[in-house]
Amino acid sequence: MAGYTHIASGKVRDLYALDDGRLLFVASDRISAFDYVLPTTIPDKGRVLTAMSLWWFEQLADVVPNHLLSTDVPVEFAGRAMICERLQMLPVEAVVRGYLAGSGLADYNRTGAVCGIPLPAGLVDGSRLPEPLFTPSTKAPQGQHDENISLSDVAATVGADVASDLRRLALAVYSQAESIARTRGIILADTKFEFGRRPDGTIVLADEVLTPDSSRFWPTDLWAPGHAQPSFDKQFVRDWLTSPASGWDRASGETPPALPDDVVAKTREKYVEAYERLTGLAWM
Ligand code: Q0T
Repeated sequence: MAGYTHIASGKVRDLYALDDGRLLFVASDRISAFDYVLPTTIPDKGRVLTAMSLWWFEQLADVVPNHLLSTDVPVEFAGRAMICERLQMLPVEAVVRGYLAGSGLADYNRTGAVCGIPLPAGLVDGSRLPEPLFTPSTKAPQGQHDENISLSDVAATVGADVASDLRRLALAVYSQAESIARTRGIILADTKFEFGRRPDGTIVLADEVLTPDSSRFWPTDLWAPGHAQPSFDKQFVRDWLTSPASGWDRASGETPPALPDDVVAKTREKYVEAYERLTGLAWM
């Protein structure tokens, strides 16, 4: 492969342009918690999340086209990168929620609605919604928080037809993914997609999809609405960071300290477990 040029980085992913115009989308082993990128990496996280995303792209091929072109990547990125088609990205986060948590719950508690969609009274943290909702948000610059918006807000940005296609596609992808995850004992509580457009207008699924970084996975057998569900992947990290052992004060504004080896090992194991449970395949 010829050269590649770094063009963008998120908290945990990096994007490069290949000199033939295609993109190289790389998942790192970085992990974030409480809005910080931690000073410790999780071995294999980038490879596990990439393998999961590739597996989902296959499962979803009959629902929506995706940006994947090849996994034949430079050796330094082996197993944790995808060569992708360059799209015109749509400037919204296409979130779908089947259950109430996070910013959806915060909106509901304040207004009784999520993204302008009214909901029945009496829902609590972790409740299953009457039906899955398309709850788009803004794509905030790094360091800022995405803000929930209404479908009309999306329509004002990309046009009513694209907004309606985006909603239909995001709900269709969620529906297929949720039923697959359910058969594996995992609740796909919510997930965030990014879509882009080809020059001919076709809407294409981009980014990495349906990983623990973009979704809430809950083990079905532990689901108990009424309180925050434990995070499938990051609970050991959160628990340690907020314990006296870490010496870290979340309110201090300081970067969290390095994670102890046992927290790293247990967290790596959770990513591997998520992959194995979802796909039914053994990790490497
Ligand atoms: C993108 C054109 O920066 C981002 O992620 C950090 C690595 C998000 N992002 C994605 C694109 C994609 C994709 N995916 C694509 N297929 N075509 N742009 C740009 N930023």
